[in-house]
Order: sequence, then C-alpha cells, then structure tokens
Amino acid sequence: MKNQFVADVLYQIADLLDLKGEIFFKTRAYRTAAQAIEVLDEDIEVVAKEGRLREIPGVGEALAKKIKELIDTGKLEYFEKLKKEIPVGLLNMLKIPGLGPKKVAAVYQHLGIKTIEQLRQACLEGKLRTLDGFGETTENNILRGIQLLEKTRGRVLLNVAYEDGMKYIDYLKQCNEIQRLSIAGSLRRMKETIGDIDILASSDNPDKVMNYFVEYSDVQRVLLKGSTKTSVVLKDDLQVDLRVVKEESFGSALQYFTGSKEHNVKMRGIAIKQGFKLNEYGLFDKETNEYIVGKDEKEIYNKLGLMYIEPELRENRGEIEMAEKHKLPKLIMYNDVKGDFHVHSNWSDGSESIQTIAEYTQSKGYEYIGIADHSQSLKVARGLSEEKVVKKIKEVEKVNKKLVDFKVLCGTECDIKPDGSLDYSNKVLKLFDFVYAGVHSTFKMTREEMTKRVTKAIENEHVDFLAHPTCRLIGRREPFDLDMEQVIDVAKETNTFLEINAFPDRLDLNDLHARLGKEKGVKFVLGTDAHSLTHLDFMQYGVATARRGWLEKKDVLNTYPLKEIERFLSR
Ligand code: DGT
Ligand code: CA
Ligand code: CA
Repeated sequence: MKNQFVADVLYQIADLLDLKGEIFFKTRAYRTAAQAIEVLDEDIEVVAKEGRLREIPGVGEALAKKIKELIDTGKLEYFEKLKKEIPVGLLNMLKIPGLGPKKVAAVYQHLGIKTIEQLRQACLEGKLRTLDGFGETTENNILRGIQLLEKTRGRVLLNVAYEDGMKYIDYLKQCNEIQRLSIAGSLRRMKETIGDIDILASSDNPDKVMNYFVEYSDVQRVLLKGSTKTSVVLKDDLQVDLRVVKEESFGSALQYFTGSKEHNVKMRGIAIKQGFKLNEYGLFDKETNEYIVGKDEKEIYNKLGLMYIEPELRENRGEIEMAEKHKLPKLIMYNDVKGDFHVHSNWSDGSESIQTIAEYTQSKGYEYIGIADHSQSLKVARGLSEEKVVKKIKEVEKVNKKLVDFKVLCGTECDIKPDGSLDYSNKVLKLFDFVYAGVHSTFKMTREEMTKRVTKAIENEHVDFLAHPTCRLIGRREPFDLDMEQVIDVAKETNTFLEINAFPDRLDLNDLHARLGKEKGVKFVLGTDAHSLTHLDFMQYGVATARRGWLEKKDVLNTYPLKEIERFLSR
C-alpha cells in the first residue's frame, strides 16, 4: 500500500508551501487530504484505479491529478519543482518540535540559516533574539527541541518496525531452507522505538537463506552479506539484520540477540558463577567446554535456576532477581483484551459510524466497545455540544438493540481545562456510561500547576479514566513535568483508572510509569485512541507497554467481562 507514501508527500508539500508563505487555505487542503489518506481503510492505488480519489475528503480535481501522477510514476513534478525552490535544510528544521514555518522562514531570510547545525550555533550565540518575535526563551526552546529530535533520530516507532518485521517474516516463511524463525532485538522486546529490526533463523544451508533474504521486494540496498549475518536497508530506510545459526544454537542465539545488552551481561555473570559459559552458540561447561543446552531459550533460563523471562521484561530492571526467586508476575497476554474504551466515531473526528465500529470490533472477538468522542470546546476535533451528546446516546441505544452478545458503551473524552475543571457540566457527565478526562491544550505549565490541574480533574466523581496522562508525543512533544507519584496516589484514592494509550506515538503512560502505578496499587485501562478501523489494531502496543510495565491481567480493566465492567462503571 502506498497510502503512507502519498500522505507523506502531501504533508511535505504543505510544509514547503508554508515556507513559501503561501496563503493558508491552500496548505490546509494538502494537510486535510494527507490526514484523510493516512486513515483510509482502503488501498489508495485501488481507489485511484477506480477513479474514486475525489471521494476522499479534501481531494479536488487538481489534487486528484497530482496523486495519480505520484502513484503511477512514483514521482510528482510539482513536488520536485518546489523542492528545488527551497533549501532542504529548511524542511529538516521544521521537524524540530515547536518550530513552525513562520520562524524557519524568518531565520532563513534574515540570518541566512539553512541547516539545523547553523541554527543550533546561532541559538548558542544568542543571535536569534535580534529578530522580531524571537527572544532568549525562543532560543532555549529551539535548543531543547533540537535535543529531543536527536534523541529519536534514526529510530522508528514500534508499529512501523512491527509491520515491516511481520511482512518480512511472512516472506521468509516461504523459504524451505529455514527450520525455525523469530524476530529478536528490541522489536521482540516491544520497545517504544526501534533502531533496527533483528531476525534470527536456523538452517543447514545459510547461504541459500541469505540469497533468499536479499531478494525481498522491499529491499533498497544490501549493506553486508555473509553466511552468518546479512544486513539490508528497506525502502523506508529501516535496517534489517538477519542471523542464521545451527538448529542446536537457536535458543541461545535467540536469547543473545533479543537482548537487551544489559540483561545479557547479567545473564552471563550468573552463568559464570555457576560454572558455565553462555554465548550465542549455547550454554557450555566452563572447564570442559562441553555443550549443555542451547536449542530452546527456556532450557537456558531453567538450567541457570531461573524462571523463563518474557522478552518484554529483559531490560535488567530486576527481572533476573525475581526469576531467581520464582516471583515474576504472570503478565497480561495479548489475547486477554475483551474490548477497547478509547475509540472516536464520526460523531467527532473519527472516520466511522458507531454501527460500523461495533460490527467490526465484534467480528474481531471483542465483547464490548467504548466510544469516547471529544467534548464541546475541542472545536478542532469536532467536539460534541451538550445537545449532540443526548442525540448520540440515543444512537448508541439504537445500535445496541440490533446487537447480540455485544455492547457499545457510550463515553466521552472530556477535555480538562487549564484550571482543572471539566468541559461538560456534571449533569451531562452523568449521562455517559464512562468518562475519560484528558488534557488537550495549554501544555506549558509548571510541575505544580499541571499536577494540580490533573488531580483536580480526576477528583470529579464522574471521571472514571485519565486519558494519556503525560500527553507526550514520541519524538515530537516531551511529556508533562507531572508529579506522577501524586497523580497515582490521587487516582488510587478516587478509583480512577490510568490509561495506557496504545496509539504508537503516545504509549502513555509508558512502561516505567505503569510499573510505578502497579507498585502503588493503581489500576489501568487500555485505549487505542482509534480514529479509523485500522487504528483499532494498535491495541497490541498498549498490551506490550503493560507487559513491559510488569502488569498482570487483573491490573487491566479491558480483560474483565462485560458484566464486571458494568458493575464497576455503575458505582
Ligand atoms: P535497537 O536496535 O537499538 O532498537 O536495540 P537492540 O536491542 O535491538 O540492539 P541491536 O540491534 O544493536 O542488537 C540486538 C541484540 O543483540 C541486543 O539487544 C543484544 C545483542 N547484542 C548486540 N551487541 C551486543 C554486545 O555487544 N553485547 C551483548 N551482550 N549483546 C549484544
Ligand atoms: Ca535491533
Ligand atoms: Ca541489529
């Protein structure tokens, strides 16, 4: 599918036009279309072939022509021309969080700054504050933004690597020279960002496997090719490493290449203390070098007197000590989830009707679905007026009448205002089956102010869940400086569930905060924040984060059957 590719080109055109100082509505047309294409549930090539491009919101005749050219030729002349007019460095500068096109255009015009490096230098030398509308604070914000950008550079979000990795695995499964096959590395540990994809295979014919590996259609270039390791770069610039080992070493190699490095260092130390030697080829006797085990990961952990440790826990955060004491938690499983609570319908800014969402999620195996549209003051996201809330509740009742063994719960994602009050009156909040409270604007506050704002909101008796508690966007917006311990304490006192938002650029709460919450006895709810049907599949990244946070089935609301959910929500 070329959807993301087409959307990305349109976003870049919008950025370039912004830089050129183009009138606002023209830029907006490109962004609207890009957004619509990103969440499209169909292949854009099929839509183009059937002449239905103009049915996509924001796509008029001129834009449809451009999209068609892009799909047919892989290029767009208009885009190429624009790129020649504007230095590419300026586009890179736009990636700095908090730096918009106006400011980028200004530093280019007045100071001749064309690259991020020149911009950093100018900030350090205090040159920006000479410009209109810039000050010392702007310089500091830009420097912080550059740092944030560098932290995630060269890494991709979990879902991007996961989709690439699974597609590659499907391809490799067709190779009959391969005996066993697995994802390894940070992707197997389901970390929130991934540097490169690691794949492990066992075979007696490594060279044939490597030949097959590099012939994959998404490979852009081959970095190195040997008979134990081969590395390629995919068309989306992500690197994939394949290692091939003998069947008897598959378990030890999987253990080694899954990492993390810190986990492995500790494991090798434990092996040595017990008179063994552990490496990617197996577990050996330290004195005689005799092979002991290595075919399966589990044997290695058990031979060392440890419980098997799930990949998501392997970060050397105490998991090895707990495995020694046989006290590891029994982690929530990916198929434990019986429903999603954070879904936007076309009543606000989602793309599907409540009926469609209900049918789709029931067919996926869910028992219930919570629709949580935005509240009234969130105009950009088409938040619902109080009047519309009443209509929507009627609509949900109508849909529920048609459903068997499935229930739609009518909720809201109610905005938390800067003073901690909520965007609906208590009279309206009472009408919903459940209420999420969440911050959506005015992010710049001190730690004290933000903590007070959030705790005040969850103290409202109608609030059941706190949505994306720190509001971070990975690589784009830092989490709030919140007193998380205090938020957790208040959540516990008020029986508020903290969300683990499963949308891949949020994963908020993160793994560490989830673990802190569990230790303090708070409960969690998983929500995908879906705005289209495809987004509903993000649930697995929420479960992954819960697992990385040591959570068990009982800690997560979504694992409970409908009856218990209803009992809880009617308190
Ligand atoms: P990434 O790719 O940055 O997201 O993170 P990883 O963990 O996938 O790291 P990567 O791809 O460099 O290496 C894959 C695994 O191989 C890593 O998790 C542990 C193992 N490994 C790599 N280099 C070393 C090393 O120098 N020592 C040890 N003990 N293990 C290593
Ligand atoms: Ca890796
Ligand atoms: Ca690697």
